[in-house]
Amino acid sequence: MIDFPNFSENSHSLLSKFLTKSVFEELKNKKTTKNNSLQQVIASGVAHQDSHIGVYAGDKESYTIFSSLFDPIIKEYHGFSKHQKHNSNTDITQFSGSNPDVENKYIISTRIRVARNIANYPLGTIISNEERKEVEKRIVSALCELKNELSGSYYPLYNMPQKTQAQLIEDHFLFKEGDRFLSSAGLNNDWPNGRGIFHNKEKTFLVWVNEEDQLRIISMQKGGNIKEVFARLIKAVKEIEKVITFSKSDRLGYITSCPTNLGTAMRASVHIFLPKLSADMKKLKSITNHHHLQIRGVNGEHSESKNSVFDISNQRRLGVTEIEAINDLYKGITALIKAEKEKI
Ligand code: ADP
Ligand code: DAR
Repeated sequence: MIDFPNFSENSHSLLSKFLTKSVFEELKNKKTTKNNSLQQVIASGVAHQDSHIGVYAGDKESYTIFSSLFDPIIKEYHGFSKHQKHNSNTDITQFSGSNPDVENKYIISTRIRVARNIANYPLGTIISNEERKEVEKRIVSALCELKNELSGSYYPLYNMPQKTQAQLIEDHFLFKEGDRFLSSAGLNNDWPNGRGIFHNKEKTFLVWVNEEDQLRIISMQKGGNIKEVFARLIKAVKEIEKVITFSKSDRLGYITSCPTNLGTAMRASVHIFLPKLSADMKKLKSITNHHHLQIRGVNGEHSESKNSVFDISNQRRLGVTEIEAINDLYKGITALIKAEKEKI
């Protein structure tokens, strides 16, 4: 039996804001067909009072069964109401931008990733060890069919030399281990079984297998050619989708473990060098806020910016199309570079 969580007064998570006593009473005994529970959904946010969100879905059905909790969180984070429907648009001819830094003075690298999960399987928080290995097998089989620029090899984490793993993480290619939020949600269960990375020779196309989501499909390269990076990603997603059916909802778009990634499940980011603006964070943040952009550190989530280099990416993933999200990024980065040039 689950008790109403005791949130500390300095917990500012969306979980603590929207899990009212009445919502708790309504949901505490509910289960999905795949046996996900409220206790599992809120485990991370209860264990870590410094969570921003605090919840993870265990399957697609969780977003329906526990909608009294998920819907207000989704509304608050994405501005997306329960009456709205997500639309997708990956038609690159509708992206008017290309490279906001043709002089190659500011943007160090561009990375665009989408999260995907395989239809009809549990998500990572409640999947069994056997099911996770089955998911890995199906994904790797699909990836090994890819041709030309997308062809590559799969490297299971299980027997990866520590030095290789550390170098891939340091070079921004591989996910970190031991995220406490993911661990408490159950997403690191049976680690490192079923986890690994696929990449082509140039490491411009990569796929993380069974981290926070079952697939993180990534396109990345040096410089700021957003259009080229996006084109490679969409080509890869379409090729994989010929073989694997992704979990998707008419209302919420692509289904992900964390509600912050629903919809496009896309994060399009640049690592950008802004030495003058880094001394005027008020100005920098006014521009990123205006263009619906998020600032992360250079080693990904929960890391710090270093040496005036920032990870800047689209904040909105749900209720916007993929084209709108990369336009947010393109226009925001153009504005940041303009402001950096104007700074005395
Ligand atoms: P995700 O993007 O999958 O949500 P993170 O924010 O943790 O995950 O980033 C994962 C890794 O990708 C980190 O090592 C991060 O430094 C790297 N990364 C993100 N954006 C870029 C970029 N534009 N160029 C190079 N590396 C990047
Ligand atoms: N740290 C968790 C997750 C927030 C969103 N990031 C993801 N899904 N990687 C939190 O609730 O703050």
